[in-house]
Amino acid sequence: MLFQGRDSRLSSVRPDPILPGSTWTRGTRRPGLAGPGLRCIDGEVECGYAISQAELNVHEVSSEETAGEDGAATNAIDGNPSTIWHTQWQDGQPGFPHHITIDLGAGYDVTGLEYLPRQNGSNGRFKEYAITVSVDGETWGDPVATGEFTSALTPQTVTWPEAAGRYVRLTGLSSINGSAFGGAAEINLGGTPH
Ligand SMILES: [Ca+2]
Repeated sequence: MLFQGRDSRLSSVRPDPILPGSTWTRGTRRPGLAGPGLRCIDGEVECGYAISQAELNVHEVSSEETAGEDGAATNAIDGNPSTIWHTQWQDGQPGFPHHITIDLGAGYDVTGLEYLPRQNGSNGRFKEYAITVSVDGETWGDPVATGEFTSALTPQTVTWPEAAGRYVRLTGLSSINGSAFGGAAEINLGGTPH
């Protein structure tokens, strides 16, 4: 009974966002960890413990389609690979770059991002990307990682040395199919809480 409140909170957390083929694997829960005990192994690099998507919020997005389809940015962090964030296309089609900024809810040493592209339909899959980390969501330095996602439909993991911050921005610079659209089915983040 002493921990009733805590147990109730934990029971309300959504299931772990482990996807088929994901490089995120179950690890050991650490004291003070906000989310489920997950960690990402990329070769010899441990990119930190996955931050529960239940802790994440969309801080800001460059555009999202909410009229022509449910392409809301929040779909990128809902744990459901079938729902997507899609940049605006019905009443305007802003071009690249596109970005989504995620608020982790607290300070982390952020070390990895996992990108799952949309699973059906070719519009909205990022190719070239840049990832930046910010303490306050307003000031952004040089990217912690840049590169290209492939056309694979499995989760794709990017890792980098620790970067302290609370906000992570994924910027897409081009698309796999050459269209003006970007988005994501799922975004997961790895790091160690301060
Ligand atoms: Ca989703």
